[in-house]
Amino acid sequence: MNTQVFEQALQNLQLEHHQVFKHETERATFDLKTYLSERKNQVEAALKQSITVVYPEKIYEAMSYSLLAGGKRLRPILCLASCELSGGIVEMAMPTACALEMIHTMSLIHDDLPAMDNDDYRRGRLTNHKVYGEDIAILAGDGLLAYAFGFVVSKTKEVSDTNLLQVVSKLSYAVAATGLVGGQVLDLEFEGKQNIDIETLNFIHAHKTGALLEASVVCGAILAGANDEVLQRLSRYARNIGLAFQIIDDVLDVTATSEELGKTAGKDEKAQKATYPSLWGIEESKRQARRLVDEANVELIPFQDKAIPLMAIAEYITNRTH
Ligand code: GRG
Repeated sequence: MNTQVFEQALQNLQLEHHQVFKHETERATFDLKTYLSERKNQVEAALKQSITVVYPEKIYEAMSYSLLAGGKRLRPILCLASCELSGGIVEMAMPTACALEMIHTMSLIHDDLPAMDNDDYRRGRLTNHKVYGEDIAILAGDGLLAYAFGFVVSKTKEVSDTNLLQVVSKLSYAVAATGLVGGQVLDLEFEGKQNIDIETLNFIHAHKTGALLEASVVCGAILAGANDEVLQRLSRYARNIGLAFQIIDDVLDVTATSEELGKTAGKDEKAQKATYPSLWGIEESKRQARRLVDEANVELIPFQDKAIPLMAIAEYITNRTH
């Protein structure tokens, strides 16, 4: 990492690189690709075990169809990384990591419905309602959402009840009208309207996309018993990467193919959605995403070497191709 904002922050703090990253070699040799792939495999294995198909099979199959359809598993991985940064271990955070993916998947199932974004493809396969019908797709989403909360409570081990309650509360507000639902309502309201200002666009995405990403990072730290100062820092990191993530999502909708994305590309323009590229253009959008990632990583400086995975994930967010 060698970007202006980050370097400037080090200068302001009168710190040299080697003072932040005590084990420069560890940082230089950190292999994000291997890290992400190992974490993803752990999450996939836990998700596979999370749902047992029983009677009435149809609904469990519909839930599993979308939950086990791949995806980057970014939210669970952020949760695990944040838990480890805060001194916890992967096992403490895995049930919450799975619940985050259940909630995220339910939001994708509902987002793809004809009444919302109306899409036929997601994660490289037909959307849930295209396979199971709208009625079952709505119920599969409902089933995943409700199950996620029970799963966290019943499966989490070695975490105090107080911390667990805080996690449940955080997840709830990230989903509710204070989070995803509120963001989606405004997103629908502004569809086809070009007179949106940047504050409203930011509000939509801070809620629709950012809230669950922030909950992913903060819940990992809560599970590990992090103090308020750490939680605040990680929350600012996550809010910045959340917006950067959405900016790049909008850019990829213009620049990537449907095959690369595993969903229909070019949808935003077709739906006449106001997006970051439509407000700023592609190049400025990328610059803004870069700036947000730098600002996110500045928050992690005090954690020194322990922050290497989260810093690398923030970098990945701006460089990703799908
Ligand atoms: C949550 C109760 C409740 C209802 C849902 C439909 C809805 C309300 C909200 C929409 C939320 C939504 C779909 C936001 C978009 C977030 C986003 C950028 C998704 C893509 O995430 P990736 O790229 O996808 O991480 P993968 O497939 O890799 O997991």
